[in-house]
Amino acid sequence: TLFPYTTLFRSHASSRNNMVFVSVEAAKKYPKPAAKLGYGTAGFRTKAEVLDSTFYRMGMLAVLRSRSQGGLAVGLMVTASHNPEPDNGIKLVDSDGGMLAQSWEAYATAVANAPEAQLSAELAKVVQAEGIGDSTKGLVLLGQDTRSHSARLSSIALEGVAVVSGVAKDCGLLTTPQLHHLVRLGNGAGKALIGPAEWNSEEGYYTMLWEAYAQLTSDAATKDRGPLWVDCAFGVGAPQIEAMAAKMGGALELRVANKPGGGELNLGCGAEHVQKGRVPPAGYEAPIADCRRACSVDGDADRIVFHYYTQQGLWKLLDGDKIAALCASFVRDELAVLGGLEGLTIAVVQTAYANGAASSYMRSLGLQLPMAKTGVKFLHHEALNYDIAVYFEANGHGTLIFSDKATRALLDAKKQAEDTKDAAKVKAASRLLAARQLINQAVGDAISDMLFVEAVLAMRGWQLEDWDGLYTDLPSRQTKLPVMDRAVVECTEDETRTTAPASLQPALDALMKRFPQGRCFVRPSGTEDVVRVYAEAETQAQADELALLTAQAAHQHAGGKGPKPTTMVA
Ligand code: G16
Repeated sequence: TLFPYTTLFRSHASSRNNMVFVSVEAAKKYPKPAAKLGYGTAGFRTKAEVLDSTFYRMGMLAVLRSRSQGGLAVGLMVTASHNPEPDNGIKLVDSDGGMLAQSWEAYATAVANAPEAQLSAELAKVVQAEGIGDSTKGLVLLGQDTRSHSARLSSIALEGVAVVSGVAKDCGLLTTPQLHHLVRLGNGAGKALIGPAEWNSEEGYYTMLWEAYAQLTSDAATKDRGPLWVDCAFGVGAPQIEAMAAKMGGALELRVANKPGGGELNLGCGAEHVQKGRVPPAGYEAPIADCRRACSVDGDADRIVFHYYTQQGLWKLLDGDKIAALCASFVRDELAVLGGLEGLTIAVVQTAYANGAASSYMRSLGLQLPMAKTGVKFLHHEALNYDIAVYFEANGHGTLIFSDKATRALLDAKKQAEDTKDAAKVKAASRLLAARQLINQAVGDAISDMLFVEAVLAMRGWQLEDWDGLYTDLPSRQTKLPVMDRAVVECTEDETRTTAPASLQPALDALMKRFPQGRCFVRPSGTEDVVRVYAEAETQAQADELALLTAQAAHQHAGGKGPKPTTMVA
């Protein structure tokens, strides 16, 4: 059989070996679904039963990405994260341990949607456009969550890797951020500012975190703080957090709840359920006498939110904004001890979902507050413009990153302070460096964020009430609604306003005027087939009413499916 690309490249003798041979017969082993799939907020995500061809093809594309990076490892994570159990998805991890370079997302979409007879041509286009040489092998690390279909889809991705002669390493069950860690360390271990070779394994991940946590809490009174109750959404976070707890040997009691097998993934619990629904998770519906602190992670443990009951028995949520505030105040305090570090830029990156009160608090710390579009890949990208940047989505997805310049400045500051025997400065620089080790530098990570929050609270002798007191959230509400085609809703760059359909934003502007401190917006989800709605106002009743009216306006102007919404959906 002659494949289309062979004709295309016949004249390029030197590129012949670069070609990716996938026979039409091989391509047809997993026929592509009829509906077009797009690379969304975090990879491909939809019903598991239509994803075979996508996994097969992403195995192939991952090999090309690795080859384009000179053979550095890249990752494929099999997960649909916060989505319901019947969904699955695939997230590509780039060679630096971050998310796939955005310039490759279009290739991913084109390869996923190419008719079988065109698959080779589509792959060949990538080879040509990226100038991929023939001397390098592609290396792909695979991780998977606990969904019943993840193992099968993972093996299909492995087949895809093999079809284009790549090398795969199946790392089995992992959280998404653990796979990011293995890729980052696999490519960078031993290099300056990345980490020692001992960290390049799942066990090494726990060691890295534990050592940093121990350092941060070395002079904190941790004894009587009590346990942290951890809702794992019935997902992969549970075994991994149990492994983390074992490593810590009782330094922090982690009460792992909602483990796989105990219920349906993400149903009635987990970070998404708790944060969107503003309700406690299954198993924590009432105060647990000896357990004052709780948190919830999502299905692949890349997000976390905290929650607790007040003395009066009122349940309270601490979301990603609150975590960002804690991170920002920690950085500001430690830098103040060091006398600020000349020339370092510091920022907190937020999205349209950031609570108005959170933004005011961050501003009061004197920090810059750039905005990014929803999706940690956008926040991370923006964060790279600063030397020290905190970024969190309100849904609990985020981290704190230090540029190489900031890290070197901290190492120098520590050295100087040691020379001058300035113990306070040595401690401040060491703490910031330990925070850099504890908080995942590549991507949001529920386990490392959980330990960082616990460490800062322990250092300050705080419980969740104290942290919650940093500022009071402006009441807000989120909901979502199905529409005929969510692509008809288009937004400005920061997603605070819609630009299409033309009649929608004027309707939202009119609604906002009716409520004191009223703010609302609508955006198409990148992970579910819905339009998302956010509203905030002076009182909870007003925020609820504004959210419902906003959903109704979206239904009217953006082609709502089914009857007009009359209630809120988490
Ligand atoms: C993913 C992204 C997040 C995003 C979330 C919801 O999270 O990584 O950055 O906030 O989807 O996105 P959307 O509102 O577009 O559906 P996860 O944890 O599901 O991978």
